[in-house]
Amino acid sequence: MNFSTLLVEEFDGYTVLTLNRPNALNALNQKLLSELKDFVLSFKDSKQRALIVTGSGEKAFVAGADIKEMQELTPDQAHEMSLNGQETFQMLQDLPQVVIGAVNGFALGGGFELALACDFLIASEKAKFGLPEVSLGLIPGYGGTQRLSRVVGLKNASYLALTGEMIKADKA
Ligand code: DAK
Repeated sequence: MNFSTLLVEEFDGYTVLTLNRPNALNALNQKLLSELKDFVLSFKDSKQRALIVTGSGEKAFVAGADIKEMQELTPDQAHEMSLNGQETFQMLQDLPQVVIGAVNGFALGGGFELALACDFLIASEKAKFGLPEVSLGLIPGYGGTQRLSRVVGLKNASYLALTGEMIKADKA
């Protein structure tokens, strides 16, 4: 399969999937989400036993949903984008293979939510996690409220979602 926003590298038993929009800090636009869905669908039936998900460039895992693109959406398109993202992250979580998030920088908003859909995370010292949606008048709409509260408890999840504070890898 040919992707314009993903790099796929196959190794013996595992695949490395790099989200590849470094100029936008790998923000999730509709193209990336749709390619991610196609990739997950095909990977499900592959013989590989593990998937490593990471971001391209020096700075970011994924800096969230693509804010520039989101601003232009009609309500119907926004609805479709929401469902598409939720479905894709659920499909990633449901993969029979082990999914490891290699968080190499900013994991913000939808990027943090994507990380939370992995089985476990390995963060570099540069990793930063946060849910800045509150500062944009949004909620974390790709399942983050539910997944994060299951991982860190309701109070910690509420704190991150309601303050938008960004935390470093060691604290996370
Ligand atoms: N979208 C689009 N472009 C982005 C981006 C993003 N999220 N984040 C960064 N970029 C772009 C920047 O615009 C810049 O592009 P140019 O100006 O060079 O063209 C380039 O990436 C480099 O970024 P910076 O120059 O800003 O880099 P810095 O190191 O100075 O700052 C930063 C890094 C991560 C602190 C900063 O870029 C930043 O604050 N980015 C925005 C983070 C953010 O707010 N992310 C969105 C979170 S909201 C829902 C479903 C989903 C969601 C909501 C609802 N429903 C179902 C209801 C999800 C929402 C979100 O994810």
